[in-house]
Amino acid sequence: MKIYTPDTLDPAAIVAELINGPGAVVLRGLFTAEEVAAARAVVMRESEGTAAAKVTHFQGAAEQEGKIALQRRVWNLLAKGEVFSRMAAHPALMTVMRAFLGSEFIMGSIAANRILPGGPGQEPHIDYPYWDLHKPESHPVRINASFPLNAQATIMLDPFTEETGATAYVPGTQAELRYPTESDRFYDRCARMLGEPGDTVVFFGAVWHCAMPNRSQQDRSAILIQYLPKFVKPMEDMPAALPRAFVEQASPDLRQLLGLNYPYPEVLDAAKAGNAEGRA
Ligand SMILES: O=C(O)CCC(=O)C(=O)O
Ligand SMILES: [Fe+2]
Repeated sequence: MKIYTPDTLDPAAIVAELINGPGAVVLRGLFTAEEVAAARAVVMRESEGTAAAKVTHFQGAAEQEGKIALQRRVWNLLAKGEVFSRMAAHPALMTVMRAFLGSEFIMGSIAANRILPGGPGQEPHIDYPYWDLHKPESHPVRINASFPLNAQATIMLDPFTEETGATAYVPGTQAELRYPTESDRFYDRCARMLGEPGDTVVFFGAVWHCAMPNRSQQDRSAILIQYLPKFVKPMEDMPAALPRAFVEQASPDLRQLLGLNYPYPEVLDAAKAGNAEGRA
C-alpha cells in the first residue's frame, strides 16, 4: 500500500490506486495520540460485557463456534463522542472522498470493530452495498467496478499486526467485483493492512477482505467508516439515531455526510411548488 500524509496527499493518484491498483492506500498523520486514545476509550467502554452485544456481520462461522462475542461492534458513533465527528469529516478524508465518490458523497456508517484476544476473524467478503453479491441475481445485470459505490476508511486504534488480526485483503480483486468463494484461495493470496494506532487505511470495499483471527493477548479495535455516493441508500439511519440537537447543529460537512443535502426520497406531493431540478 502506498502511504500518504496530509502534506503529500494526491487525490488523483489515490483514486488510481483504489480503482486500478491494489485497492487500498494508507493515510498517515491524520489523528493525534489524544484523539486515538479518546476514541479507543469510548469503544472499550461501549463494548464492555456481553450485554453490549449488537448486530454484527461476516461472523457466521464464529456464531456456529460460539465465538461471536469475540468480535464486537459499536454503532452510531457520532452520538458517542465528539472525536468521531472530527474523524468522519477529517479534511484529508473529505478531499479523497470527493475525488473518489463525487463532491456530494455521504457517509453510510461509522462504527467500531473490536476483535478480542482469541477472536476468530471474519469470512472474506466485500462491503456494502456489494455485501450480498453472493446473490448476484439480486443486483443489476452487468454490475461492475468501473466506478465505485463504496469507500471504506479503517482508523486503527491498536497496532494492526499479523498477530492482532490486521485486516487481510487480496490486492487488485476490486476490479472483478464479485463475492469471493472458497476456490479463490483467499488465505494463500492475501496481503495485510498493517499499521500503528492512528494510521488510516482507505480502501475500495469491492476488494476481497476480512478481519483476521486475533492470536495476541491484546484487543484489536478500529473505527470503520463507510462512504457512499449521494444516491446510495446508507446502511445506518444516522439522522434517526442521533439526538435532534446534534442534527440541527451539524456543520456543513457533517450535514452532507448525514445525507441531509440530498432530500430523496421525498414526498413530492407535499414539496414546495415550482421547478426543483435541471440545469437552468
Ligand atoms: O475489522 C476489520 O479488520 C475489517 C472489518 C470489515 O471488513 C467489516 O466489518 O466489513
Ligand atoms: Fe468489510
